[in-house]
Amino acid sequence: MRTTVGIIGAGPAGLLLARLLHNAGIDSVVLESRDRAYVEQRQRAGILEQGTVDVLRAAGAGRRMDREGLRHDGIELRYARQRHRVDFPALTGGRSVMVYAQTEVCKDLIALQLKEGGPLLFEAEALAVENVGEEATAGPRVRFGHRGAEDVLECDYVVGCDGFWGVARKAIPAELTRVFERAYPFGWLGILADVPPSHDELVYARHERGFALLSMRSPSVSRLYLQVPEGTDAEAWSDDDIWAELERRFETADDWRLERGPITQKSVTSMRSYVHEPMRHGRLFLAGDAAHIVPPTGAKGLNLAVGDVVTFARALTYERETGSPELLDAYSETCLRRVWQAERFSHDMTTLLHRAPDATPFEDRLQLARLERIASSRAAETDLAEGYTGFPFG
Ligand code: RFL
Ligand code: PHB
Repeated sequence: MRTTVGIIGAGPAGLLLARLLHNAGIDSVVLESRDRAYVEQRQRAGILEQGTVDVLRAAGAGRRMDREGLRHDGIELRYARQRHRVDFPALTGGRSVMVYAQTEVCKDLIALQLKEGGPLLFEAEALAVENVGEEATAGPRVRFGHRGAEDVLECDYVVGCDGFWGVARKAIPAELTRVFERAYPFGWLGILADVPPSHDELVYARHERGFALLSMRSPSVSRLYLQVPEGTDAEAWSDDDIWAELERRFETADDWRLERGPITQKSVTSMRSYVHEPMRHGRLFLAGDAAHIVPPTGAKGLNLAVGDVVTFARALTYERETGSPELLDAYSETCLRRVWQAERFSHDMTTLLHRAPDATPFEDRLQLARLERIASSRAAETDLAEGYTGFPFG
């Protein structure tokens, strides 16, 4: 098999990249290790920044999103039983975000790809990426397993969109790599529940017992999260325990109530910050979670993945049109500027709202002071609103 761009992974990064390249007249092949049903059902992100929404629309993948997505003009911060709304358009000159699940973005992109794009192979696991460095004498290639046999995909470029646990990153020699990393001593227990969301916007709650988040998937399905100790087994939490804990952490001084409903899914995610530098080695480019991870508190992961692939597609198109590799050469640096802003924002949101197991009373008070500062200073609140609605693509 031979193609211009070999894409490893059919998460949001790989699928959107295939779409952008198709629209630019550049052929690609996508290899995905899991089956289609798995990729379409994997519960993850829920929030699309304005820039992501614009990119999906321009790529011709925004139709159902515009019909079914929920535009949100703000979030609520909850602490000390008080409620504070952050009004995005008022603080950012009109920006907002869209609640439209990652599962739906992936379903839309898969349908488009199968209908009019290049090959997208499911159950095709990349085993190794070869010949990508400047020293390589043969062209880049991806060895992969498919239907019980091993095959080879020859390409001009390889883009590793294979997530945090993928293989692409391993093709970059360790001596050329720097990794920046932080693990957090807690995780999120996430549930899906068949009950209308108890609030029409997302609620980020700071509580002495730990963080809680109210989000949604549709007007009839709620998505909720609880901070739990790292290593927690989701099955150790009964449904009643989950609802009781959510009620405690979301409690307010007014008459706000959390509606309960049947829980249809529960799982625990660990939290980490991670950046792999550089994001490029010769003809191999890393995009999305393959290159960087943020804790989910800032809702940035999927949006960063979108920024990376937009940057790559633009750079390759430029190279095709002008013959200049200038933008491809700047890929890593361009992406990393935005990545580090999102790392900073996600880390700030995480430490603003979570209870560290070893937090001292002094740190508790500082946390409350930071929240009060946001609630009382337009400058501080604007900083949060700008970060949440998104940093510009490079
Ligand atoms: P993905 O989605 O992990 O996709 C990688 C794909 O590569 C495949 N793969 C391979 N394929 C072939 N060969 C191999 N050797 C392969 N190895 C792996 C995998 O099967 C998979 O299909 O990475 P991508 O595309 O970079 O997308 C990143 C996003 O998925 C991620 O950043 C977000 O989900 C993070 N995230 C959130 N992001 C947001 O922007 N807003 C949010 O509100 C938000 N909430 C979240 C989140 C992530 C969460 N979890 C579970 C980590 C909430 C949670 C709970
Ligand atoms: C979600 O809806 O899954 C979600 C929303 C906001 C976040 C993280 C996850 O910050």
